Amino acid sequence: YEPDTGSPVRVNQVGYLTEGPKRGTLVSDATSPLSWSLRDADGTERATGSTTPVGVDPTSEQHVHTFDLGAFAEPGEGYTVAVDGEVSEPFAIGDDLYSTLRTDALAYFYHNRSGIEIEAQYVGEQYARPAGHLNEGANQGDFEVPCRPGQCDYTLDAHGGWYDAGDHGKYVVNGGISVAQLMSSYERTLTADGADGDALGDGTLAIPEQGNGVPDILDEARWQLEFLLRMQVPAGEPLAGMAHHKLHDREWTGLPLRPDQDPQPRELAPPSTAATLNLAAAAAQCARLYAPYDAEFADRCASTATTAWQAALANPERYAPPTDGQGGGAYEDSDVRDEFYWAAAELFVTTGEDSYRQALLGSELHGDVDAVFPRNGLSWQSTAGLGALSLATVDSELPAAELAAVRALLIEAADGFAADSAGSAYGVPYDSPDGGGYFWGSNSQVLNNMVVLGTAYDLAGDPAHRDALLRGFDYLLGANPLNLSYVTGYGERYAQNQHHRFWANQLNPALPNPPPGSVAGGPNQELQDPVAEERLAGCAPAMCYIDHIESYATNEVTINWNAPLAWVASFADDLTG
Ligand code: 9MR
Repeated sequence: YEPDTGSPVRVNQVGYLTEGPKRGTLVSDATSPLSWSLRDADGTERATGSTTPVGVDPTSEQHVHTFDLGAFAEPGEGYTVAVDGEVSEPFAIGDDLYSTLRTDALAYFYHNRSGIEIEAQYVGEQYARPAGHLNEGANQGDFEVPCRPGQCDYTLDAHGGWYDAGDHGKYVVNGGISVAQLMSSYERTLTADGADGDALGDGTLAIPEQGNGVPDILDEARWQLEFLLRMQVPAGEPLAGMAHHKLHDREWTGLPLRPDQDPQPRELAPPSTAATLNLAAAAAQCARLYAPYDAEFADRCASTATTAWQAALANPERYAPPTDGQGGGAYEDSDVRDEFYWAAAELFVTTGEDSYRQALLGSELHGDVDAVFPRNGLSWQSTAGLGALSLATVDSELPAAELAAVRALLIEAADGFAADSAGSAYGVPYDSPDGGGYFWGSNSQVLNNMVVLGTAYDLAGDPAHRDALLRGFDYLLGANPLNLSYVTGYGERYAQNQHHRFWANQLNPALPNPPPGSVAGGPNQELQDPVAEERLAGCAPAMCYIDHIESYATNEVTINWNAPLAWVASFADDLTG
């Protein structure tokens, strides 16, 4: 299998901000610099320069040059870069490049709601579908979900929430980080200069709650929060206060399959410490953000956060095992120091209670930049950074010296990602060549590093952080080894066969492709699905990707990958006012 990589001249196929960096990459064996020519839509040459040969890019094993369009800053559409007779995909220069991505990336969450009809008036006819998992007909439901046989005597009403991904599972750990990042995108509008609250306010998203006086992004987040709260073990039961790790089908289902047609029994997996702390963290953030809109709900979040924290302290080593992958993902985690750190941080910010600060100070991760902000990105398995981001940006009782220290840690991490970007032929703010490679969901690792860069820029205003974030977009939107935008609907050549049971056009032409603004997991050198195994053998790390619906290990979509996409799109759109 040889991927069609099109032109060797690689650009951000959406475009470059008028005042932002404008760089690209050329695949070429030439050992000396080549001349590039920037042309406008009429074909008129507008700027020229020469490329810089950089040798072999270790992530793609391609011989590459870089080029920099420099100070050229005239807004327009349909620009191209020509080098050596080869022409790039067209791109824009302008200020309004990220506003639709902001709302499209957020719309992803309504599309993937469980337990509610997805209505044509919000998504259009082709994306409308019946509610899933409401115990109707053969479709099992999430109103009375039992534990696996012999595990507990109760059932939980755990309806609602978002489906995880291409599958119909609902998992607390990645569900929690996703909703936290939506809440943080909103919270940023309260804390960062230049962040536009109106752009996330009531009336900005096409969802049923529009017009209720609550910012739409909080309405969307609440759909998931209500589900997460329902995953807590009821009072009076063994392990009360803990959260079940996940809920999903007993057996894996095939594709395509609409949620309302899923015939599998639904079951709760046992409670885990990671899920419990994840719930505590998200619920603590909920408590402070929803207080102005719904005091009763905010109180419910506050008490859930507290009881979950207490339950985790009492059960600190209930680990979700890697073997539990039948019918749903395992989301295994046997190191919950980062979840303790994240939950303590959110609880401290919300309550100011010193016990949570003591938990932070006592954490083995405290002050350790590589543990809090790992070079390969925060994730459902590595959540401490989310806590540090809140501590660094949200007003709290944190003593000044500790606030300065956590901010310094964040800046140090951002400096590292900016250096990674500067050292990468494709500008990726990700420690890929030696530090770890490209793994399942690599695009989300890039996106999460971009979140760290954006937060650092909000705090300290270092243009190197902003530029490295924008270089991440260059990579994701086409300036990469495959010359492919990983976001559906964005760029000239974009991924559109992501693994999803309803957006399964590749398998059934009556079904839609993913809607615009859905980001693919991205290159994964481990070849963990049959399609990748068969077609991608021998691929260089950043080339281990295929836009095929059955390649779930390279081409799935999930809430926890679209959440940082929504955060950074919102950041980028705010940059230009
Ligand atoms: O995102 C998860 C990734 O980090 C893991 O390596 C992978 C294998 O365990 O699982 C991914 O999560 C998938 C989950 O297990 C099932 N639903 C789809 C998720 C995204 O591919």
